Amino acid sequence: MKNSNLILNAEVSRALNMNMPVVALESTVITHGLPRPQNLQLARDMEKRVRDTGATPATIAILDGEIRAGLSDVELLQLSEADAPLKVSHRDFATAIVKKNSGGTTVAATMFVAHQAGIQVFATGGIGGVHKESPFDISTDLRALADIPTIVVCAGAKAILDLPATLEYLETMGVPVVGYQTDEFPAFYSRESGLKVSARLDSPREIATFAQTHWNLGMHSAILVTNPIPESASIPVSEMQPMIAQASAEAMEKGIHGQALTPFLLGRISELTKEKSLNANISLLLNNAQLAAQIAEEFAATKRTKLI
Ligand code: PSU
Ligand code: MN
Repeated sequence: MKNSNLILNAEVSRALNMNMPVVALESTVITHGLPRPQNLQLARDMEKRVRDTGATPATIAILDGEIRAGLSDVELLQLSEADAPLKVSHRDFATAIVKKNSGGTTVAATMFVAHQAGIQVFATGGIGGVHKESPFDISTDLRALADIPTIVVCAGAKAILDLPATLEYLETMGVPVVGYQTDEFPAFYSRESGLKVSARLDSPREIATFAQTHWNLGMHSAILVTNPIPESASIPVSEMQPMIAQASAEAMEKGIHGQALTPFLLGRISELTKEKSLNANISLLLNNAQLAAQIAEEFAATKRTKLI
Protein backbone atom coordinates (compact mmCIF):
# COMPACT_ATOMS: atom_id res chain seq x y z
CA MET A 1 0.00 0.00 0.00
CA LYS A 2 1.42 3.35 -1.07
CA ASN A 3 -0.34 5.59 1.40
CA SER A 4 0.62 5.26 5.06
CA ASN A 5 -2.43 7.33 6.05
CA LEU A 6 -4.82 4.75 4.60
CA ILE A 7 -6.43 2.20 6.91
CA LEU A 8 -8.25 -0.84 5.50
CA ASN A 9 -10.54 -2.79 7.79
CA ALA A 10 -9.89 -6.51 8.26
CA GLU A 11 -12.78 -7.68 6.07
CA VAL A 12 -11.77 -5.56 3.07
CA SER A 13 -8.12 -6.44 3.49
CA ARG A 14 -8.89 -10.17 3.56
CA ALA A 15 -11.16 -10.01 0.51
CA LEU A 16 -8.51 -8.12 -1.47
CA ASN A 17 -5.75 -10.55 -0.48
CA MET A 18 -7.91 -13.44 -1.68
CA ASN A 19 -8.84 -11.70 -4.97
CA MET A 20 -12.48 -11.73 -3.91
CA PRO A 21 -14.82 -9.03 -5.30
CA VAL A 22 -14.82 -5.71 -3.43
CA VAL A 23 -16.95 -2.62 -4.18
CA ALA A 24 -15.92 0.86 -3.00
CA LEU A 25 -18.77 3.15 -1.90
CA GLU A 26 -18.57 6.93 -1.56
CA SER A 27 -19.61 8.86 1.51
CA THR A 28 -20.44 12.42 0.43
CA VAL A 29 -23.87 10.97 -0.25
CA ILE A 30 -24.00 10.16 3.51
CA THR A 31 -22.61 13.49 4.78
CA HIS A 32 -23.99 15.94 2.19
CA GLY A 33 -26.26 14.11 -0.25
CA LEU A 34 -29.17 12.73 1.77
CA PRO A 35 -31.00 14.02 4.87
CA ARG A 36 -30.92 12.23 8.24
CA PRO A 37 -31.99 9.53 9.03
CA GLN A 38 -32.25 8.29 5.43
CA ASN A 39 -28.49 8.78 4.99
CA LEU A 40 -27.60 6.08 7.56
CA GLN A 41 -30.30 3.74 6.32
CA LEU A 42 -29.05 4.15 2.74
CA ALA A 43 -25.42 3.55 3.74
CA ARG A 44 -26.43 0.32 5.46
CA ASP A 45 -28.72 -0.76 2.61
CA MET A 46 -26.02 -0.16 -0.01
CA GLU A 47 -23.57 -2.32 1.94
CA LYS A 48 -26.24 -5.00 2.29
CA ARG A 49 -27.03 -4.93 -1.43
CA VAL A 50 -23.33 -5.38 -2.24
CA ARG A 51 -23.09 -8.33 0.18
CA ASP A 52 -26.32 -9.93 -1.06
CA THR A 53 -24.87 -9.80 -4.58
CA GLY A 54 -21.73 -11.61 -3.40
CA ALA A 55 -19.12 -8.87 -2.91
CA THR A 56 -17.53 -7.08 0.06
CA PRO A 57 -18.45 -3.40 0.53
CA ALA A 58 -15.73 -0.85 1.32
CA THR A 59 -17.29 2.46 2.28
CA ILE A 60 -14.57 5.10 2.03
CA ALA A 61 -14.48 8.16 4.31
CA ILE A 62 -12.27 10.20 6.63
CA LEU A 63 -12.78 9.64 10.35
CA ASP A 64 -10.94 11.93 12.81
CA GLY A 65 -8.25 12.62 10.23
CA GLU A 66 -7.77 8.98 9.18
CA ILE A 67 -8.48 7.79 5.64
CA ARG A 68 -10.56 4.65 5.93
CA ALA A 69 -11.63 1.95 3.46
CA GLY A 70 -14.28 -0.28 5.03
CA LEU A 71 -16.34 1.00 7.96
CA SER A 72 -18.00 -0.90 10.81
CA ASP A 73 -21.67 -0.23 11.56
CA VAL A 74 -20.69 2.01 14.49
CA GLU A 75 -18.38 3.98 12.20
CA LEU A 76 -21.16 4.41 9.61
CA LEU A 77 -23.35 5.77 12.42
CA GLN A 78 -20.55 8.11 13.55
CA LEU A 79 -20.12 9.47 10.03
CA SER A 80 -23.84 9.90 9.42
CA GLU A 81 -24.17 11.94 12.63
CA ALA A 82 -20.90 13.87 12.37
CA ASP A 83 -21.15 17.53 13.28
CA ALA A 84 -20.27 19.77 10.27
CA PRO A 85 -18.43 17.06 8.32
CA LEU A 86 -16.11 18.11 5.50
CA LYS A 87 -16.85 17.41 1.86
CA VAL A 88 -13.48 15.94 0.92
CA SER A 89 -12.22 16.10 -2.63
CA HIS A 90 -8.58 15.91 -3.78
CA ARG A 91 -7.51 19.28 -2.40
CA ASP A 92 -9.08 18.61 1.03
CA PHE A 93 -7.31 15.41 2.16
CA ALA A 94 -4.40 17.19 3.82
CA THR A 95 -6.78 19.63 5.51
CA ALA A 96 -8.84 16.78 6.97
CA ILE A 97 -5.71 14.92 8.12
CA VAL A 98 -3.91 17.82 9.80
CA LYS A 99 -7.09 19.09 11.45
CA LYS A 100 -8.22 15.55 12.41
CA ASN A 101 -11.63 16.16 10.86
CA SER A 102 -14.24 13.68 9.66
CA GLY A 103 -15.74 13.93 6.21
CA GLY A 104 -17.43 12.30 3.30
CA THR A 105 -15.33 11.59 0.21
CA THR A 106 -16.59 12.78 -3.17
CA VAL A 107 -16.52 10.60 -6.27
CA ALA A 108 -13.03 11.91 -7.11
CA ALA A 109 -11.68 11.37 -3.60
CA THR A 110 -13.26 7.92 -3.31
CA MET A 111 -11.67 6.87 -6.63
CA PHE A 112 -8.30 8.07 -5.36
CA VAL A 113 -8.53 6.02 -2.15
CA ALA A 114 -10.06 2.95 -3.84
CA HIS A 115 -7.22 2.85 -6.36
CA GLN A 116 -4.57 3.10 -3.64
CA ALA A 117 -6.31 0.31 -1.74
CA GLY A 118 -6.34 -1.92 -4.84
CA ILE A 119 -10.13 -1.75 -5.40
CA GLN A 120 -11.16 -1.46 -9.06
CA VAL A 121 -14.94 -1.15 -8.86
CA PHE A 122 -16.85 1.73 -7.28
CA ALA A 123 -20.57 2.54 -7.02
CA THR A 124 -22.06 6.00 -6.61
CA GLY A 125 -25.28 7.84 -7.46
CA GLY A 126 -24.28 10.57 -9.88
CA ILE A 127 -20.97 12.13 -10.83
CA GLY A 128 -20.15 15.82 -10.67
CA GLY A 129 -19.53 17.67 -13.94
CA VAL A 130 -19.50 21.06 -15.62
CA HIS A 131 -21.92 23.44 -13.92
CA LYS A 132 -24.37 25.58 -15.85
CA GLU A 133 -23.99 28.52 -13.49
CA SER A 134 -20.29 28.98 -14.23
CA PRO A 135 -18.25 27.39 -17.03
CA PHE A 136 -15.18 27.38 -14.74
CA ASP A 137 -16.91 25.27 -12.11
CA ILE A 138 -15.80 21.86 -13.30
CA SER A 139 -15.93 19.05 -10.76
CA THR A 140 -12.68 17.35 -9.73
CA ASP A 141 -14.65 14.17 -10.47
CA LEU A 142 -13.97 14.72 -14.19
CA ARG A 143 -10.21 15.01 -13.71
CA ALA A 144 -10.25 11.93 -11.50
CA LEU A 145 -12.13 10.01 -14.22
CA ALA A 146 -9.38 11.02 -16.65
CA ASP A 147 -6.55 9.93 -14.34
CA ILE A 148 -7.59 7.05 -12.09
CA PRO A 149 -8.11 3.55 -13.57
CA THR A 150 -11.29 2.38 -11.85
CA ILE A 151 -14.75 1.27 -13.00
CA VAL A 152 -17.23 3.86 -11.74
CA VAL A 153 -20.90 2.81 -11.76
CA CYS A 154 -23.35 5.72 -11.67
CA ALA A 155 -26.79 6.72 -12.96
CA GLY A 156 -25.27 9.38 -15.21
CA ALA A 157 -25.19 12.98 -14.05
CA LYS A 158 -28.01 15.23 -12.88
CA ALA A 159 -29.55 17.70 -15.28
CA ILE A 160 -28.47 20.44 -12.80
CA LEU A 161 -25.21 20.14 -14.76
CA ASP A 162 -24.39 21.11 -18.31
CA LEU A 163 -24.62 17.53 -19.60
CA PRO A 164 -23.35 18.14 -23.17
CA ALA A 165 -20.29 20.03 -21.80
CA THR A 166 -19.70 17.26 -19.23
CA LEU A 167 -19.69 14.62 -21.98
CA GLU A 168 -17.40 16.76 -24.16
CA TYR A 169 -14.92 17.02 -21.29
CA LEU A 170 -14.98 13.24 -20.78
CA GLU A 171 -14.41 12.70 -24.50
CA THR A 172 -11.47 15.11 -24.52
CA MET A 173 -9.96 13.24 -21.56
CA GLY A 174 -10.41 9.84 -23.24
CA VAL A 175 -12.88 8.43 -20.72
CA PRO A 176 -15.14 5.70 -22.15
CA VAL A 177 -18.79 6.33 -21.20
CA VAL A 178 -20.52 2.96 -21.19
CA GLY A 179 -24.31 2.63 -21.25
CA TYR A 180 -25.48 -0.46 -19.39
CA GLN A 181 -28.23 -1.90 -21.58
CA THR A 182 -28.77 1.56 -23.09
CA ASP A 183 -27.47 3.75 -25.92
CA GLU A 184 -28.47 6.95 -24.13
CA PHE A 185 -26.59 8.78 -21.37
CA PRO A 186 -28.95 8.66 -18.36
CA ALA A 187 -29.70 11.84 -16.40
CA PHE A 188 -29.91 10.49 -12.84
CA TYR A 189 -33.64 10.88 -11.96
CA SER A 190 -34.50 10.38 -15.63
CA ARG A 191 -33.54 7.55 -17.96
CA GLU A 192 -33.29 9.89 -20.94
CA SER A 193 -31.12 12.91 -21.86
CA GLY A 194 -31.06 12.87 -25.66
CA LEU A 195 -27.26 12.35 -25.47
CA LYS A 196 -25.35 9.25 -26.55
CA VAL A 197 -22.88 7.08 -24.65
CA SER A 198 -19.63 6.01 -26.37
CA ALA A 199 -20.37 2.28 -26.04
CA ARG A 200 -23.35 0.17 -25.07
CA LEU A 201 -22.65 -3.05 -23.13
CA ASP A 202 -25.33 -5.44 -21.95
CA SER A 203 -23.76 -7.62 -19.24
CA PRO A 204 -21.42 -7.30 -16.23
CA ARG A 205 -19.04 -9.74 -17.92
CA GLU A 206 -18.79 -7.57 -21.05
CA ILE A 207 -18.05 -4.56 -18.84
CA ALA A 208 -15.24 -6.43 -17.00
CA THR A 209 -13.74 -7.53 -20.34
CA PHE A 210 -14.05 -3.98 -21.72
CA ALA A 211 -12.17 -2.55 -18.71
CA GLN A 212 -9.40 -5.17 -18.98
CA THR A 213 -9.06 -4.41 -22.70
CA HIS A 214 -8.89 -0.64 -22.12
CA TRP A 215 -6.22 -0.96 -19.42
CA ASN A 216 -4.23 -3.68 -21.24
CA LEU A 217 -3.81 -1.19 -24.09
CA GLY A 218 -1.98 1.07 -21.65
CA MET A 219 -4.85 3.48 -21.04
CA HIS A 220 -5.09 4.91 -17.53
CA SER A 221 -8.51 6.53 -17.44
CA ALA A 222 -11.55 5.28 -15.58
CA ILE A 223 -14.44 3.51 -17.28
CA LEU A 224 -17.66 5.38 -16.53
CA VAL A 225 -20.54 2.89 -16.45
CA THR A 226 -23.93 4.57 -16.62
CA ASN A 227 -26.83 2.53 -15.29
CA PRO A 228 -30.27 4.06 -15.87
CA ILE A 229 -32.53 4.48 -12.84
CA PRO A 230 -35.14 1.67 -12.57
CA GLU A 231 -38.21 2.60 -14.63
CA SER A 232 -40.58 2.44 -11.64
CA ALA A 233 -38.64 5.12 -9.71
CA SER A 234 -37.71 7.40 -12.63
CA ILE A 235 -38.97 10.97 -13.07
CA PRO A 236 -39.35 12.36 -16.62
CA VAL A 237 -37.00 15.18 -17.69
CA SER A 238 -39.99 17.44 -18.40
CA GLU A 239 -41.08 17.12 -14.77
CA MET A 240 -37.58 17.84 -13.41
CA GLN A 241 -36.75 20.78 -15.69
CA PRO A 242 -38.74 23.55 -13.92
CA MET A 243 -37.36 22.58 -10.49
CA ILE A 244 -33.81 22.49 -11.82
CA ALA A 245 -34.27 25.93 -13.42
CA GLN A 246 -35.62 27.31 -10.14
CA ALA A 247 -32.80 25.84 -8.00
CA SER A 248 -30.22 27.15 -10.45
CA ALA A 249 -31.73 30.67 -10.48
CA GLU A 250 -31.77 30.73 -6.66
CA ALA A 251 -28.12 29.65 -6.49
CA MET A 252 -27.09 32.51 -8.76
CA GLU A 253 -29.24 35.00 -6.88
CA LYS A 254 -27.69 33.97 -3.56
CA GLY A 255 -24.16 33.95 -5.00
CA ILE A 256 -23.60 30.31 -4.05
CA HIS A 257 -20.54 28.85 -5.76
CA GLY A 258 -17.58 26.51 -5.36
CA GLN A 259 -17.87 23.46 -3.14
CA ALA A 260 -21.23 24.58 -1.76
CA LEU A 261 -22.98 24.70 -5.14
CA THR A 262 -23.66 20.98 -5.69
CA PRO A 263 -25.05 20.36 -2.16
CA PHE A 264 -27.21 23.51 -2.47
CA LEU A 265 -28.71 22.46 -5.81
CA LEU A 266 -29.30 18.89 -4.66
CA GLY A 267 -30.90 20.07 -1.42
CA ARG A 268 -33.20 22.56 -3.15
CA ILE A 269 -34.29 20.01 -5.74
CA SER A 270 -35.17 17.47 -3.11
CA GLU A 271 -37.20 20.12 -1.24
CA LEU A 272 -39.01 21.07 -4.45
CA THR A 273 -39.78 17.50 -5.52
CA LYS A 274 -40.37 16.22 -1.96
CA GLU A 275 -40.36 12.47 -1.38
CA LYS A 276 -40.29 11.63 -5.05
CA SER A 277 -36.68 12.60 -5.70
CA LEU A 278 -35.51 11.05 -2.42
CA ASN A 279 -37.08 7.73 -3.37
CA ALA A 280 -35.59 7.97 -6.86
CA ASN A 281 -32.17 8.72 -5.39
CA ILE A 282 -32.28 5.73 -3.04
CA SER A 283 -33.55 3.40 -5.74
CA LEU A 284 -30.77 4.27 -8.20
CA LEU A 285 -28.06 4.04 -5.53
CA LEU A 286 -29.11 0.47 -4.64
CA ASN A 287 -29.38 -0.43 -8.30
CA ASN A 288 -25.83 0.83 -8.86
CA ALA A 289 -24.48 -1.05 -5.83
CA GLN A 290 -25.88 -4.26 -7.28
CA LEU A 291 -24.45 -3.77 -10.77
CA ALA A 292 -21.06 -2.78 -9.30
CA ALA A 293 -21.02 -6.00 -7.23
CA GLN A 294 -21.81 -8.07 -10.34
CA ILE A 295 -19.02 -6.34 -12.29
CA ALA A 296 -16.60 -6.80 -9.36
CA GLU A 297 -17.37 -10.53 -9.34
CA GLU A 298 -16.63 -10.82 -13.07
CA PHE A 299 -13.49 -8.71 -12.71
CA ALA A 300 -12.22 -10.80 -9.78
CA ALA A 301 -12.95 -13.99 -11.74
CA THR A 302 -10.75 -12.82 -14.63
CA LYS A 303 -7.95 -12.01 -12.17
CA ARG A 304 -8.23 -15.44 -10.49
CA THR A 305 -8.13 -17.21 -13.86
CA LYS A 306 -4.89 -15.41 -14.71
CA LEU A 307 -3.29 -16.63 -11.47
CA ILE A 308 -4.02 -20.31 -12.16
N1 PSU B 1 -24.10 14.26 -7.72
C1 PSU B 1 -25.20 13.74 -7.15
N2 PSU B 1 -25.19 13.52 -5.79
C2 PSU B 1 -24.09 13.79 -5.03
C3 PSU B 1 -22.94 14.32 -5.67
C4 PSU B 1 -22.98 14.53 -7.01
O1 PSU B 1 -26.17 13.48 -7.82
O2 PSU B 1 -24.13 13.59 -3.81
C5 PSU B 1 -21.71 14.56 -4.86
C6 PSU B 1 -20.66 13.48 -5.21
O3 PSU B 1 -19.94 13.12 -4.05
C7 PSU B 1 -19.76 14.21 -6.18
C8 PSU B 1 -19.78 15.61 -5.63
O4 PSU B 1 -18.46 13.67 -6.24
O5 PSU B 1 -21.12 15.81 -5.22
C9 PSU B 1 -19.36 16.62 -6.65
O6 PSU B 1 -19.20 17.86 -6.05
P1 PSU B 1 -18.52 19.08 -6.87
O7 PSU B 1 -19.51 19.42 -7.93
O8 PSU B 1 -18.33 20.15 -5.84
O9 PSU B 1 -17.23 18.55 -7.41
MN1 MN C 1 -17.42 22.59 -8.25
